[in-house]
This record gives sequence, structure tokens and C-alpha cells, in this order.
Amino acid sequence: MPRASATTLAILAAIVALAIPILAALELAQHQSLQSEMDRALSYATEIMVRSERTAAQIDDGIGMLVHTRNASGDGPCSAAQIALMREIALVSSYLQAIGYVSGDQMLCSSMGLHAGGLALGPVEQVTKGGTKVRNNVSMATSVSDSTFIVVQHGEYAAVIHKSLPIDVSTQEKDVSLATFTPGYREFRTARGPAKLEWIDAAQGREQATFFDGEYVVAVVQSAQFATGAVAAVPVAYLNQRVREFALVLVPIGLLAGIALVLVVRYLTKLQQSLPALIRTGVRKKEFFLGYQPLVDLQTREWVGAEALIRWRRSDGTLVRPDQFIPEAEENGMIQRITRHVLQLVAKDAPEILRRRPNFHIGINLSSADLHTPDTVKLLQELLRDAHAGPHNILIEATERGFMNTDAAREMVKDIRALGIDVAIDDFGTGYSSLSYLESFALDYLKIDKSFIDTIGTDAATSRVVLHIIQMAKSLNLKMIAEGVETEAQEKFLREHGVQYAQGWLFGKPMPVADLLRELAKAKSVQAA
Ligand code: G
Ligand code: G
Ligand code: MN
Repeated sequence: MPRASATTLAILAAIVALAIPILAALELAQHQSLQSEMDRALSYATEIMVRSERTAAQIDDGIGMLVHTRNASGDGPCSAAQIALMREIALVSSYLQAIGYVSGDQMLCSSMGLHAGGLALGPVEQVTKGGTKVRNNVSMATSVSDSTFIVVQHGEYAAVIHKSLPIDVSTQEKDVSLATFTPGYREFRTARGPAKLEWIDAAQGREQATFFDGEYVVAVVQSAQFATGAVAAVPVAYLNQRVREFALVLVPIGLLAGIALVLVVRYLTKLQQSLPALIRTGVRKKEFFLGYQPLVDLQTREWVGAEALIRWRRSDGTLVRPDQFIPEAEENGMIQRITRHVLQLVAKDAPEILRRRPNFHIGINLSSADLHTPDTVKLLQELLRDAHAGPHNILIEATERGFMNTDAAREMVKDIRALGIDVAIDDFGTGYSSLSYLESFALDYLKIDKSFIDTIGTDAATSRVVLHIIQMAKSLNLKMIAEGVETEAQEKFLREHGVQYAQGWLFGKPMPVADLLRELAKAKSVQAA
């Protein structure tokens, strides 16, 4: 994927990762606010209904007592004893202003006394299922003020209730609408603040209903015992205020969750871009290939072999050098995966190469981890089989560091050589090298590191070291391969001092297998001519 679109994608992912928790937080704030405003409306409505129920209970009790006493005594409805009882009932009933005797639409006597000529109540407006008659707007002119009352009548008796009493609850917010109604009637008995009759419709006679009509959060309740219902409605402004309060708490939490999510996404992306993951996908996507650098016989300059050097072209086109990933791969255990892949690549290329040069050998680099993995011998056997190669067609190059005088490595070299495959010590002189440990290994070749070849013909203090190395190799019966040969002077020097083989830009740089095959074909026709 091109870098730009990967970045765009990462930014988009981050925005989404941030936006989702914030949107969720806002959504949650809306939901929570609505819920809590509904709860508030419901508690107001319930409070009013409880007052209405108590009122209804006091009416029932009061009227019941008057009927009972009158029946027992046989007194007239407006006898002095009855009126005295009415006064006592009105006194002890906290929700009743008065209680009295009604005939037709006239209250003839009440706890206030005898009404000469009767007190006109006006027509009955509502009749409940239980037969209770309700007048909602009875005005009574007193010497104090003109007031409007609700008159609730059972049989021949009626109670007088002040209109504002049921809804006279203390609410902090004056804008909250409160109302009472008689179930079955599309009409409010009392109301404080704006109230809509549609709310009664929306409740559909249920004992309890809460909803938001776009302007108000509404609660409607109905008594299970008495013919009374109550409504409370909180204006949308309170809801919005509540949303802001919740959002103030929840959005920062959402933001934190979003940031955490972004970090997790970034961590996972990083993980995916870690070297082991990249190597695995690289192998799968065939991003690795081999460069072959020729190895010449210094006597004839003939190409007798080639070292396979791994190359990694990433999907974005960049070429990653082995010294950039081999050491890290060695550290995090991916090197064996790479070695296995190199062996597969060699097995694929070898038949063509060997068809042109049956005695050619291909140098394969093993790392120290490979030298400590018993599997390696089995893998090499499989290579010989898959490549249709003889053991003389393979040369193992084991870097000096890998030899670290361990018994396991020594055994492994022994096992490889037992297959008939030659083993070279690579980069000789650059690491931990001592004659005694080299003597303890049975080897075939010594590769003289480029740093020593570079000193040939110079005055460098180390320029004589290469002669010592040559001397040592000879005394150990090791054949020599000089690395990094770039000049004819170096070539001449090496040949004259008995170095058999050389590798370097003077002869050829690492090249794709197609180029190697073409060069081999050319050289053959030159030889044949
Ligand atoms: O030519 P080049 O720059 O690729 O070599 C860099 C280093 O990488 C050399 O030291 C060489 O030994 C090492 N190298 C190249 N290919 C392989 C390989 O397949 N396996 C291991 N272990 N090392 C390799
Ligand atoms: O495995 P080894 O360390 O032998 O790998 C050889 C390394 O040296 C590779 O990176 C290869 O490209 C590099 N190389 C081979 N011949 C020459 C040369 O003549 N000159 C220079 N500068 N590098 C060379
Ligand atoms: Mn090498």
C-alpha cells in the first residue's frame, strides 16, 4: 500500500476511534437525561396523585360517617347534630374545606351552617364510574374573597375542596406543569402551568405513562383505587440543561476512551509492522529473492561457484539490505524462518544452474542460531533432494561468531560435513578468533574478510595480518576464499601467496539468477570456442 494512503487510512481510523466513543457518550447523555427527567416528572405526578387519593379517602370517610350517624339517629339531614358533625369532620379532614348536604343542585346545609334558600352549586359536570358526581368550578362568594372550588358529591352529601389544593405541592422549578383529571374525561380538573389534553389521550388509561412530546417530558398517572389522575410535565429546556450536565461528564470520558482506543489501534498497527510480522508477510508475498555473487578460481579466473545473498524488496519498492534485518532477525528468532526460505529459493534456482555447470557450488550463509538448531541438517538433506544436487554443489558459510566454541556447533558442523557438504568459516578475523578454537573445528574453507583484503598493498599496520591468516589457513589445511577483491593488484598478491579462490567486484557483483545463468552460458561458449 502506498505510504500516503496508509497514513490517510490511519488518520481516518483515529478519527473514527475518537468519534465513536464521543458520539456514544452524547447518545448516552441524551438517554440518561430523558430518563432522569421522566423520573422527575413521574415523582411530581405521583405526589399529586397521592394528595388526590388522600382527599378522596377523606371524602369517603366523612360522607360515610354522616350517612351512618343520620341513619342511626333518625335525625333530619340538616339537624343541629348533623351540622355539628359536619363541622367536626371539616375540622379534622386536612384536605376538605367543607362538607354538606345537597338536594338537586343546591347545598342546603354544611359545616359552614344552614344555607338559607340553599347554595347554588351549578350543574354536575362529571360522573365517575362509581357514580361520584363532580363539579369542577363552583364559585362561592365569601366576604374574604371570591374563590373557586371543586365539589365532589356521593349520594346526598358533598365535599368542598379548594381548587389549588391537590396541585399545591412545592416544586423547585416553577415552570413544571401540574394537573389533575377525572379518568374518562378529556378535561383537567385543576391545572398549574400549560397542560395539554393530548397527554391524557397519550396515557391511554394506563396507571402510569411517561413520554416526551417534543416540548415537554410528561408523566401521567391514575389511581387504582379512586377516580383520579395526575399529570406533571417538565419543559424541554430542563431536558437540554440536563443533557449539557451529563455531556460535561460523559464526553470527557468518551474522549478518554477514544484516546485509549487510538492508542490500542496504534499499538496493534505497530505490532503488525514489527519485523517478525513483516518478515512473515514478506515470505508469503515473495518479497525475498537471492543475489548470486560469483566465486572464481584464481588460477583460471573461471566461475566455480556463487554465494547466495538474500535480498528483500518490500511491497513499496524499497530494497532492504541484509545487514538491516539479519542481525535483528537473529535476535528475535526469525532467522531460521529466513534460512528455511533461502534454502527453498536455492532449491528452486539450483537445477537450472547445475544443468549448465554440474560442478558449480552455491554458498549458503548460516547464522549462529542455525548452527544450534538440529533441524538444519534435515533441511540441508531436503535441499539436496529438492535441488537434485550433490553435496559438492553446496558450500555452507558459517560466520565466525556462530562458532563460539560450543559443542553443539561443533557437532552440527560435523553432521553437515558428514553429508559431504563443505563448510567455510565466514568473515574470518572480524570476530572472536583464536587459533586454538579454530583447530578444534574440522572445516574445509576459510573466507578472508574484506577488511584484510583492503589492506593489501597499503602501509596500514594491519597489512601484514593477511599474510598471517594465509599462513594459518595453510597450516590448518584449509582452502582459502578471499572476499571483497576489487583490484588486479589484490588478485595478483592473493594468487602469488597461494589463495585458491576469490570473490569481489573485480569479478562480479551479486546478481539475479537470470544474469548468473546468462553469464554461465556466455562463459561456456567462450570455453568451448
Ligand atoms: O551482500 P550483502 O550486503 O547482502 O551481505 C550482507 C551480510 O548479510 C553479509 O554478512 C552476509 O553474510 C549476510 N547474508 C546475506 N544473505 C544471508 C542469508 O541468507 N543468511 C544469513 N544468515 N546471512 C546472510
Ligand atoms: O557473507 P559476507 O559477509 O561474505 O557477504 C559479503 C558482503 O560483501 C556482501 O554484502 C557483498 O555484497 C559484499 N561484497 C562482495 N564483494 C565486494 C567487493 O568487492 N567490494 C565491496 N565493497 N563489497 C563486496
Ligand atoms: Mn558470506
